[in-house]
Amino acid sequence: MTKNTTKNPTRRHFMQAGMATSAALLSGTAIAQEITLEPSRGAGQTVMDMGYYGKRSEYVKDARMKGDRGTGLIGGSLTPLQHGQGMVTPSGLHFEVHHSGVPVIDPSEHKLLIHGMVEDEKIFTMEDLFRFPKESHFRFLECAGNGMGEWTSPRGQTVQQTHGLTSCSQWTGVSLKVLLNELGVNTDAKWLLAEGDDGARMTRSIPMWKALDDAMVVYAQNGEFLRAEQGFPLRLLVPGFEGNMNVKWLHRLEVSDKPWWTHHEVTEYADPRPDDKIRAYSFEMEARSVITSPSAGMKLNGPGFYEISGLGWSGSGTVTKVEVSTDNGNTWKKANLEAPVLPKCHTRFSLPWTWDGKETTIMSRTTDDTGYIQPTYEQMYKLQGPIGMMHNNAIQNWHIAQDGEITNVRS
Ligand SMILES: Nc1nc2c(c(=O)[nH]1)N[C@H]1C(S)=C(S)[C@@H](COP(=O)(O)O)O[C@H]1N2
Ligand SMILES: [Mo]
Repeated sequence: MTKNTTKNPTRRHFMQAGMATSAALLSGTAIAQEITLEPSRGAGQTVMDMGYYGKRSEYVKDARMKGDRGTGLIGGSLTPLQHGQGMVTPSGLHFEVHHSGVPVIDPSEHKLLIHGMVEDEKIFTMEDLFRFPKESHFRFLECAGNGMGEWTSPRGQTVQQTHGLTSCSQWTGVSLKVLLNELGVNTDAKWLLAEGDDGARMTRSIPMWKALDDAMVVYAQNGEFLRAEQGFPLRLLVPGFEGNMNVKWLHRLEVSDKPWWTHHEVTEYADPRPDDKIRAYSFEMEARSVITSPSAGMKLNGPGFYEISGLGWSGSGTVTKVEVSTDNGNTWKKANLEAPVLPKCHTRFSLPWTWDGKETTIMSRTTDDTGYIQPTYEQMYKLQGPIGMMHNNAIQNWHIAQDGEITNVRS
């Protein structure tokens, strides 16, 4: 949170988020007197002066940052999770990954073709799609490469760099099942190709069971039309599946009985395994969590009370438990889960904690309703090998030094 610079410095204590303890506060009566004596600020700006679309306060500076080889995907930008509140990511801070830039698409000219193994091939305009019954769901979206730079050693200096390729929005659109039923899908159809209308022509094979389960074509995010970089005017949403499959600028769906083995499926988004095989079609982003505050790059302001706060999520279902350790993994406490706790959605957790001022390491691990428990790096290496890139969901450790400095460590 940006430092508050009101004209009365004593009021700052009320405004500061998070870390300050209340020791330095004046008595309520003294403050009440000061506030009453202050002259009014006079008239502020109106929305007519400020522009009709809302702006943030000039004191709020949180922003996405560029990912790089060390910290995240190239051509991507990372969400500042360290400043996040609740479970929703503001649209302007949603992480973004593109393989060929963000196209400018006029929605009045955009069309969605659905063809292949269907009774009726169809082309839908955006107007056509708006006429279908709408659905809205809170869902996280995570790039399979979230934390790829962390695989062999801790490198990110903040949680934005280690985990910033996950975000959570309320998405609105049409259930894919409804659209496919409208066309009549051949009973032998097992796969669906989704293609984006960007320079990269991103194409991914989606299993038909998922298309008929909770997949959607979405045109809105957090109550307004999609942001250009999130796929305006239309994107595919395959909840819980790796980010790459959520094809943006969606303009074509082809129904088939086989997967396509497209470029992205066999190169970037396939995972080398310890047995020298390659795992392709690794869909679900498995359960993961991270403490967002306090986290690397922050500094604790002396011993005392802190609320540990973070996010848990699972592409396979709902978070049932997040445990936090404040003593290097020796003992674990159950964190509070903030309502609503929804499937395939970020879940905010918290734990009250009093720091004794001694050096320690804090971490979180989550469990989902399939019984899956977030692994340690050692456990993950056994399953996925020591030099993977995608699907890093290991437990994240933050080291707290005696001076309160927090850094990214492995153990
Ligand atoms: N058409 C198209 N869709 C795409 C991409 C792309 O480059 N082109 N990038 C994918 C990747 S790798 C990810 S992680 C998600 C990211 O979605 P977001 O940018 O809305 O966060 O979009 C996916 N959909
Ligand atoms: Mo991605």
